[in-house]
Amino acid sequence: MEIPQELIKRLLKAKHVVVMTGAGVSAESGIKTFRDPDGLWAKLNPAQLASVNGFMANPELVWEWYQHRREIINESKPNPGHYAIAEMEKLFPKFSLITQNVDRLHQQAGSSKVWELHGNIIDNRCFTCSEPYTKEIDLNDKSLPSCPKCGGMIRPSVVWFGEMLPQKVLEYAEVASKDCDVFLSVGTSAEVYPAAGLPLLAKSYGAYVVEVNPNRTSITQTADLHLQGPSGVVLPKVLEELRHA
Ligand code: BJW
Ligand code: ZN
Repeated sequence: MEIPQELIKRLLKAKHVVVMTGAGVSAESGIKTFRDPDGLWAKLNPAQLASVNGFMANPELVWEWYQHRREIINESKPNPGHYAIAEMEKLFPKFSLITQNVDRLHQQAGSSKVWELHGNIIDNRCFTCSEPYTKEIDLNDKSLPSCPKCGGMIRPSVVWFGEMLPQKVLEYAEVASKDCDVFLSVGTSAEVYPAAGLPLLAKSYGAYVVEVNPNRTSITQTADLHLQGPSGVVLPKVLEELRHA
């Protein structure tokens, strides 16, 4: 794949670059995406597993699903896409990494600051009183732990449908999107709001918007450039071109 020189020119001039990632960036690490044909939602119902109502209806089922995903994530490692993003932060006066992913692979790859829009799958808190739950979780234990403070059910610290995103993170993401010169939307279907609105916000404030995705998405038409391929292949190429420019 050829990386257009226009992108390299834009990146060399950029004062602030934003990268926003979704599940696709972790696909090459063996973590399933949500909406691809073999993704998590192909067989499972998002309303049942990733919403407050779903948790209240069947907390044990939801907890078990997250325990299963934790097992997979624990055995996964960052891929060349994560590493390329971690290298990129060193190349620009300002760099912001915003992710919808909960798997912490960006941090493992060495990214120094990651703005997590949808929380993370590692931490837990009380569903009733929000107290962080810090006891170690045994992944083989499928039973739902309870809060030592109030006896409430323990849940993962992710953001479910219908829940507000962490306010400081969303605020930062919006300010960064308005401020950046280049916005890269990597491995996301751009179906879930408010994250899906960020590339459009960046574009309306004058940023050059680049999509990295093997498939077309709802933002492909708006993007200035679509680098059609897996992020683990495309991003290392962009990095290499930048280093040799
Ligand atoms: C590759 C690749 C490779 C494959 N390389 N790429 C405005 C309009 C309409 C609705 C709403 C709206 N505002 C809010 C809503 C409601 C709702 C929403 O957006 N619904 C839509 C589905 C219509 N949003 C919310 O409820 C949010 N809360 C909120 O806004 O609160 C205020 C509010 C509430 C209610 C009404 C109004 C306001 C919260 C959203 C929380 C999302 N949570 C989840 C689960 C997190 C926990 C967990 O992991 O279990 O987050 S859902 C799931 O989707 C997960 C993801 O972060 C998120 C996005 O998915 P992503 O990352 O894009 O993955 P995929 O699978 O969709 O796409 C993967 C892509 O990768 C594909 O394009 C592939 O082609 C590509 N790919 N291989 C690069 N190798
Ligand atoms: Zn509690």
